[in-house]
Amino acid sequence: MPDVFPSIPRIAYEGPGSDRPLAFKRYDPAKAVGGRTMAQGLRFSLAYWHSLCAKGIDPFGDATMERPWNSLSDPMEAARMRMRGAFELTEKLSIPFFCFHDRDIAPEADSLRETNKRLDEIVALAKELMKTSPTRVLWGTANLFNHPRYAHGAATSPSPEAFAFAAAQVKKALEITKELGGANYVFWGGREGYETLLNTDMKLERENLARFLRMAAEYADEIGFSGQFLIEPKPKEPTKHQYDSDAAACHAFLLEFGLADRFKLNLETNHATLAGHTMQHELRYARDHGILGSVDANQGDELLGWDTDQFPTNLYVTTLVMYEILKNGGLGSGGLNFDAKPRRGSFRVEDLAAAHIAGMDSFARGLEAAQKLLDSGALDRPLAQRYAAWGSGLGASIRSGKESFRSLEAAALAAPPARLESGRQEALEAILNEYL
Ligand code: XLS
Ligand code: NI
Ligand code: NI
Repeated sequence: MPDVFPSIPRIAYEGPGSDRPLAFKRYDPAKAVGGRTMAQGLRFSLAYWHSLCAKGIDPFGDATMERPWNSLSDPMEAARMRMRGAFELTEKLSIPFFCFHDRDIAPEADSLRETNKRLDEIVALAKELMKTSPTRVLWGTANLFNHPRYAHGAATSPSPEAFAFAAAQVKKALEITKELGGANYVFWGGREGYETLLNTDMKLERENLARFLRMAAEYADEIGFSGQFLIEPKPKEPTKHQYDSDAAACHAFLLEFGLADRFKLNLETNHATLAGHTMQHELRYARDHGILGSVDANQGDELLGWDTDQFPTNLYVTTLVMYEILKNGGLGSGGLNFDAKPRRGSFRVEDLAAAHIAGMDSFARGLEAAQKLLDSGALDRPLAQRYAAWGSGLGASIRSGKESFRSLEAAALAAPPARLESGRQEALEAILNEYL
């Protein structure tokens, strides 16, 4: 079988001095960082929908992406070529995983039965390719947002038939994710939200979303799929208000409906930006609550209010992301999924490889910087010092539950607060910069 992407060579590590665009400058899979190899510490994944399916369309312009299947008129022939292309790309780039939606790998047919048959055919091809390839599935998911039947949502649709169709889709997606050995399963709330409360029963919709997730967990148990369930927060787009708006909202939702022991979060940098948070905030919240599961590694544009899904090249961000992940002891079964696409103007096949290389090199630098930061204690020490007063005396007494408003009033009357220490923000930012 000839290569799908003959112009992309196997990408080698050439080191920081290399000026060849299709080579790693920082990502050296075998290099040890903090007792683990970079490959173990980073667990990269390719996003099927962006890398194999995105056409470069925007609201003002047509497709630009030059892809070898553009000339094929049979959609299943194109689907087979894309799957072979996914394995080839991941192998050439040393990316160990890919993530997919059901509809990315096989196009929807006229009936659900026929669509599922198409899926079976492509899944069989993927399994065949896995026999000789190291590439594995990080997570699967179902596309519950593209088809017009989901115009008002899927699990939160006013239509029970749409809810049922979505259930059937997730049932099949769970089966094929299991079939492909997927390590996780993601729920991103595609159109689970609203445009206006004038036509929305928010209480019913949220309850239905919880029902849907509970049924998914029950079915996973039934078929013996033990992958980690993940919810991916996003505050808006496509709906004005998405129910899973950020890490804290998702956590509250999981607690409210008794789902917290079954789900963790898949956090995406661009979604954090849209939510008005830093990615570090989202990661910290999840790690503090033991629900950090996986990461969609991309970046947005601070000047644009939408999900531009750019490849992650901001070293400041990759460093802080890796710092939180290291503090979390890694991501377990999760990984760093490049939920990112080359810009519309980066339409060559080589750009696809260059974009992944840029992301991988940026995360390699982030990992190294974060590990050094951690080893040095440069941030840990001042942090511990800032809160040291909570370890003894009045602080320890409050924390142990021994104090009341009465006793604290007495303490306040007896002694005025000690002089406050400085927060030292600029000094800390300068320390961080020394590690980049
Ligand atoms: C869209 C989401 C989506 C999920 C998977 O904004 O990021 O790509 O990751 O459905
Ligand atoms: Ni995503
Ligand atoms: Ni996104």
